[in-house]
Amino acid sequence: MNTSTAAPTAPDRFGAQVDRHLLSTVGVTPADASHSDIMHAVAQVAREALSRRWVASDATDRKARARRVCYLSMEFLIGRTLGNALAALGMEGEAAAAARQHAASLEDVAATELDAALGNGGLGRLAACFLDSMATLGLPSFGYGIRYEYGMFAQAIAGGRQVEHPDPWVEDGTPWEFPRQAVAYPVRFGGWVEHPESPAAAPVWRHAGQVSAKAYDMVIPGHGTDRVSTLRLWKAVAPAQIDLHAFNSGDYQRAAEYKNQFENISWVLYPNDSTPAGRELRLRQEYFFTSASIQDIVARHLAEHGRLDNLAEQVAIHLNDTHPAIGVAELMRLLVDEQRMAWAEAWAITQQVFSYTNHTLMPEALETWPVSLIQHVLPRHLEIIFRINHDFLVMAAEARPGDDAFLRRLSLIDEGGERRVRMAHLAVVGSHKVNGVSALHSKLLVETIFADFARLWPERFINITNGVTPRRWLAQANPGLAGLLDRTIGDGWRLHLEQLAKLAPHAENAAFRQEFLAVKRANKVRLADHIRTATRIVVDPDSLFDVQVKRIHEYKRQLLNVLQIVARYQAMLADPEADWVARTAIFAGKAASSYAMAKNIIRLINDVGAVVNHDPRLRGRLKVVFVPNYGVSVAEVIMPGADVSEQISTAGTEASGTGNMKLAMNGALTVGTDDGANIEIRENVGDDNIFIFGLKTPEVEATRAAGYQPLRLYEGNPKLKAVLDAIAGGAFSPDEPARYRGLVDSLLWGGDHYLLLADFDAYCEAQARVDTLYRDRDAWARKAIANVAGMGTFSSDRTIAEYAREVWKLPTDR
Ligand code: GPQ
Repeated sequence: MNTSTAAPTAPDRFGAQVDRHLLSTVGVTPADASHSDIMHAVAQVAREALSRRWVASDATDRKARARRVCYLSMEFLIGRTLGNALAALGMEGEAAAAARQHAASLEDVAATELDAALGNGGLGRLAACFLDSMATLGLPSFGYGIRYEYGMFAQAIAGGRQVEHPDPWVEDGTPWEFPRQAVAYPVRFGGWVEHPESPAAAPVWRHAGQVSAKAYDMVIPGHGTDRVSTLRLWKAVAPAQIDLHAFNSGDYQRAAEYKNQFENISWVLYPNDSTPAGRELRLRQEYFFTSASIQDIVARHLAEHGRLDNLAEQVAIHLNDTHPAIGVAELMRLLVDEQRMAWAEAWAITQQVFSYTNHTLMPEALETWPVSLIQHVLPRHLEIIFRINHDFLVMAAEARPGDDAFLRRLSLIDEGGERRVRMAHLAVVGSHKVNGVSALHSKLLVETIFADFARLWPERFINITNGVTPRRWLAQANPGLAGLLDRTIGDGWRLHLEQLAKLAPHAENAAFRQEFLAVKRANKVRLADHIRTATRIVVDPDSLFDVQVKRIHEYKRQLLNVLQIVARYQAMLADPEADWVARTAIFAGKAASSYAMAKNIIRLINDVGAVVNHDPRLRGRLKVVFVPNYGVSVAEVIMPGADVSEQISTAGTEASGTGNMKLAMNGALTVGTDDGANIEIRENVGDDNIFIFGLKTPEVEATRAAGYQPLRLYEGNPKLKAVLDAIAGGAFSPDEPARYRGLVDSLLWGGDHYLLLADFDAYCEAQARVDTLYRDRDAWARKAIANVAGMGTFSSDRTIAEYAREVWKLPTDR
């Protein structure tokens, strides 16, 4: 595909460059180079080409005075870079040849790269897919985030339990970053605010401490274009003069402590997924990267335009969830206090500049900060937030005179109990567009948490359904299927995923179905190899690979999957001679380190596996495996090898999901609830090619409202009762029979908030339909092909084109 690439490097020249870097950059004799050495040397060759593209893109945008989008995100879950960079640069062939000259495969070489895991889950991975699409669509764009020294923890499983290990991914350096020595901004914290007598003078923030934000850039290459995007990550560094005094007086320890107190801001990623981390350090992280990014944006704008009144014409700033929402107050502070702009003008600009994506409806996941904490950390911002709130509530009161409850619900300040700042409200009030991430989620947003805002500003709220980049999740992860697609429908799908629709008629071709199944079989063998290496469990590639991979969370209902597996186990034992479809249940995902219930679910999965996998009566027809350390690179092995994709969240809880898209795109059939993007996947692949089951969102609400009684279901359903009794009675924890009593009690007596028992029968019934279909491999292949063919709309290129058009007002190359 890469027709646009600059002068191709001759293979021998590429090999020579690799050897030169082995010697000069890595420091080894080319003949002695390890796989990792070769990876570093090849990366250096790619880096040079990326740098050339970066310089050219930057010059073009400056010259054109291009309008830019800046995507602010706490998380970017990038994974490995080499394969993607080589594909974008059109250098895969040459790199493979160079690797071969060193008796290595490019695959083995690439596998030595550490994942950049600067994110937790879907939200962070979405940001990484967006960067890929912004570059590919040629958008003048920046991603802004934090250069965490420690990314997402590495997960090991010991004795069935999750063990967390630190992830010092950048300890030995990464070939992909460009430290920008000259780009640094001061970020201040604490202290108090002085208000000069003269109203003409600006308030003065007498801060208590200051840290320097230093820029490290990563170049994000576009595909099928020479354009690139920039991911600018900030590292916190204590200003040099700060510790000088202590060092000079010989007090090294105090100097080091002082330094740490500031530099710890960019040390670790918070390993929480959709729960607000109520820690001061988290607030400091949020402000740190947001302030540095907005200072950078303002400085660039001033350098190019020399004035700020046209800022909104030149820049769009996007808030990836509320983590950077403090940016609304920060831009106001920069414009009003530092640039001396009038409040009203600054506010008009701010609202035009910002836009905001919400990624969850769950009330416990919405960020709020105690007023007292913001007062302590960001005193001037608190004043600004109060003034924004005041003006806003005056406006709202005019819209609905006399309705105090309305104003209380809208206020940026939650006054019930300890006063808290509602960051989502700040983001909504400060933005001109607010979107959810799937049709259902966006509809629920304006019906629930943002209903009052939607009454005031209906045109502000829109939907933009998520997508994933087909370059990583199809071309790179699944070369077998990619090759088959290229031969069958041409290679245009990489940049125009809607072309997958051309695959549909080929489902009628028996020879094509055989080829398709052969690709899947090979991917399952690769996955089985990974499972054996990672868990020492041997699984049969001819069994149905049933995959649930995502963060471990009660609402995602991995536990419902376990209940279904135990029911199957019991049914198999009751009738061992029946013709059971052989199945391998594959789980992967991390639990937040503080989330005891999620960790217990991981343990239960492993405990069930330990019993089931060794029960001779099953004769290998049921296996349960937990693949450790789920992340981008592990996902790249799992997605292509899946037959079934489990997307079984309680309806109304999963904002969108993106793993659902990756799996269906790779030919897995979805077993899912009527939730998030599952609904749109169904609309695109067709009702006959997906297994939707269970309560729908209004039924979930009705069930709860009617006084849901899980105990009744347990008592009235012998199959369900047998499952829960076995787990609670220690059938899977014989060494500690009471281990899962509490877990089962949380369902029976604790209310079963996510309605596992209510959906149990429907889920088992859907799984029975899956078995029936899987017996007919040819019929299965038709449906799997229909899934691939129907996934064209779920490219992040489509998503980003919608943002560009409807939110950022940017022209795209499309
Ligand atoms: N999501 Cl609020 C996260 O991964 N982390 C978060 O903190 C929040 C949301 C996910 C969400 O659960 C998925 O349904 C979405 O597909 C994903 O964000 C991207 O929008």
